[in-house]
Amino acid sequence: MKKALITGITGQDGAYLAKLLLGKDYKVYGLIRRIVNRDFSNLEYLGIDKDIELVDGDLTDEASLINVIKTVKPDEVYNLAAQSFVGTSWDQPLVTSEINALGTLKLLNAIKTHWPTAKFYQAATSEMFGNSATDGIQNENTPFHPRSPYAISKLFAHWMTVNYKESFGMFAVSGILFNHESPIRGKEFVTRKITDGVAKIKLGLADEIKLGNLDAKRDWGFAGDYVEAMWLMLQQEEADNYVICTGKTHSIRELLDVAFQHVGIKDWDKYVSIDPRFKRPAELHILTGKNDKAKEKLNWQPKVDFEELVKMMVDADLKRLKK
Ligand code: NAP
Ligand code: G4F
Repeated sequence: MKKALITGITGQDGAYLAKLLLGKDYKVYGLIRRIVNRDFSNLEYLGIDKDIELVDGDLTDEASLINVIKTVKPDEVYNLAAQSFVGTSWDQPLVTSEINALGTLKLLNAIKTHWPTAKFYQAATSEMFGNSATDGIQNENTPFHPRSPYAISKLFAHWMTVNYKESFGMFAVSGILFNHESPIRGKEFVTRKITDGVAKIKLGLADEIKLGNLDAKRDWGFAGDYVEAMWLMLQQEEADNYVICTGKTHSIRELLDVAFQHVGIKDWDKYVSIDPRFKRPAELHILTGKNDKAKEKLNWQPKVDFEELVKMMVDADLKRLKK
């Protein structure tokens, strides 16, 4: 039985990846840090909360990571833990860097020193590209120009992953994933904020959604599809980096169109207001990925499209709120 260690097990991707790996007969270990109000709702939502072996550790604490690596002796390590909210990274740049940048380095070092045969996956991000692509389309060769402390921290972790592969021969890959969402996406991210808000408006529980920049465009996919690409990257002969995306981009206005129309509301203007608090000091205007390499080498492609994704999320929020 293969053993996988997932950091970020309580997050969106950690839960979907754990479900995928359990279905492939892995023994799944999830790294859990000490926080006051522990929340296993994502694992519960997917019905796998009893199936994970929890191990104590924090990405900022190297001793705990060494201990976990020595105890678990994993075949595969998926480093999904992060301060993952871009907006917060301007308010808390040091915490963001401690976790995302130095935390990744500590984990790489623990593996290199104590269990170097483990294959390593790093959760990199399309945020690393910034606005650098003049045609707005990004692939593995697009230059990086990070536009937030979050993106900078992730770029450090990305290059460290590449460096540990090149310097020490570790099987270390960096998956450059574009935005991916699901019914268990955190409510601070714009997709879930909108689907939750639309469901509340439909049920008479709210009358407004406050948003920032409605003109931003993202290449949104379904998290359940994207975790499969993570696993595939670690099953290849050679460690390599891949862009994972749908190749289609949509604005926040289009997201609002689909979500409101799904509950029978055509004119959403009166329910949406602009609040400058949700605008960012530096914006990333448009992300559209090109997934040719993943299609060709991993035989991967997304299954859920944008409209299906938004409707799935609205339906899940309606169901949850009705309960
Ligand atoms: P998420 O829902 O925000 O989950 C983050 C996870 O990290 C949580 O389980 C959290 O645990 C854990 N964590 C945070 N700080 C930690 C620390 N110091 N030590 C141990 N665990 C810690 O994120 P996600 O959407 O699943 O994303 C997964 C990864 O992919 C992240 O690294 C993110 O930056 C990256 N990524 C995401 C996307 C996307 O669109 N979703 C795209 C590209 C890259 P607690 O429960 O303790 O808070
Ligand atoms: O949903 P968002 O907060 O996601 P963002 O910033 O693109 O980051 C997500 O995807 C990255 C991959 O590209 C990940 F690395 C990262 O961890 C995270 O998962 O914002 C999307 C867009 C932005 O342009 C933002 O300015 O929506 C815009 N927006 C407009 N109003 C808003 C709001 N975003 C949020 N969160 N809240 C608003 O009210």
